[in-house]
Amino acid sequence: MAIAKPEELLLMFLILTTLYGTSISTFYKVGDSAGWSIPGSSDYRSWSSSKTFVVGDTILFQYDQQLHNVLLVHLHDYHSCNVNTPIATYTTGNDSFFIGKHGHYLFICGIPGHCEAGQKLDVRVPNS
Ligand SMILES: *[C@@H]1O[C@H](CO)[C@@H](O)[C@H](O)[C@H]1NC(C)=O
Ligand SMILES: [Cu+2]
Repeated sequence: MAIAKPEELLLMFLILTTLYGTSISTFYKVGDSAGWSIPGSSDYRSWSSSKTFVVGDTILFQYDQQLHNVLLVHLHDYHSCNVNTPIATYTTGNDSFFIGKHGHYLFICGIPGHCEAGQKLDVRVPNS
């Protein structure tokens, strides 16, 4: 087989990095068209369990900022719906969260009663 020319190697490199980049990073809108709200017929458990999240993905929370917000919380606060000790708080109504490393990311809405009504999201990102 002939030795590839430098420009052919460059082209191969560009194709491979493009394919690699698009296959590993996905942009997810939480809740799809319903966005981030008190869940109706479908809950966020089924939404997240239908996805395979990987490092490099981004998840976007879209909601009416008069009605909701997003808290990144610890596991015990996720389970008890405690809104008082979040790790981070997002309030713009269009909040993107970049998954920079593997882990277990837990989100709840901080408005009283919403987490209890099911506005909570569990995103597991395995060590790849
Ligand atoms: C919401 O955020 C996404 C991702 O950052 C951006 O592409 C989109 O334009 C934003 N939408 C609005 C309405 O600001
Ligand atoms: Cu809410």
